[in-house]
Amino acid sequence: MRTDRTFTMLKPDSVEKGHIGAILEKITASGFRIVAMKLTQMTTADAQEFYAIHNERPFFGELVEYMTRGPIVAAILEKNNAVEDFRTLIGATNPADAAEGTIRKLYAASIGENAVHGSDSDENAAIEGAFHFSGREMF
Ligand code: IDP
Ligand code: MG
Repeated sequence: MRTDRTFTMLKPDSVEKGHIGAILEKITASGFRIVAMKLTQMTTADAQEFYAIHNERPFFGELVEYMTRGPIVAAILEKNNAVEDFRTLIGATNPADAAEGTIRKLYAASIGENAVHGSDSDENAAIEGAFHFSGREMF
C-alpha cells in the first residue's frame, strides 16, 4: 500500500463561500502535489456509501444532506507521509479544537460543516480516491 497519497474533498460549504482558491493554495504551499482533481456533486447514494462507516451515528442524516447539497472539489494529493501530514494540515474535526493556522480553524464553521475531508489511513485513501476517480483521471 503506498503511503504517499491521500484523498480530500473541499466540502459544499467551502465551495459556497468561495474558498476553493485559498484552500488549494494552502494545500499546494504545504508541499502536496495534485494528482487528480474535479468539481463534482455527490448523490444521496454516493454520500451514504462514502460515509457508510458512520451510518449508525446520530448525525448521519445531517451529514448526507450537507455533503450532497452542492458541488465539492474532490482531489488526490501526493506527498511523503501524505495521510498524516494532511490530517495535521486540516486540523481537528471540530474547528473549535483545531490548531491555529489549520484549514478547519481558518475556514470551518462547525463540527458538522467543517470545510474539508482528509482520509484517515492509507487504505481508506486508496478506497476513497478510487470512489471518485478512474485510473485515467490520475496523474
Ligand atoms: P473527520 O472528517 O475529521 O475524519 P469523522 O469523525 O470521520 O471526522 O466524521 C466525518 C464527518 O462527519 C465530519 O468531518 C463532519 O462533517 C461530520 N461529523 C462528525 N461528527 C459530527 C457531529 O458530532 N455532528 C455533526 N456532524 C459531524
Ligand atoms: Mg473520518
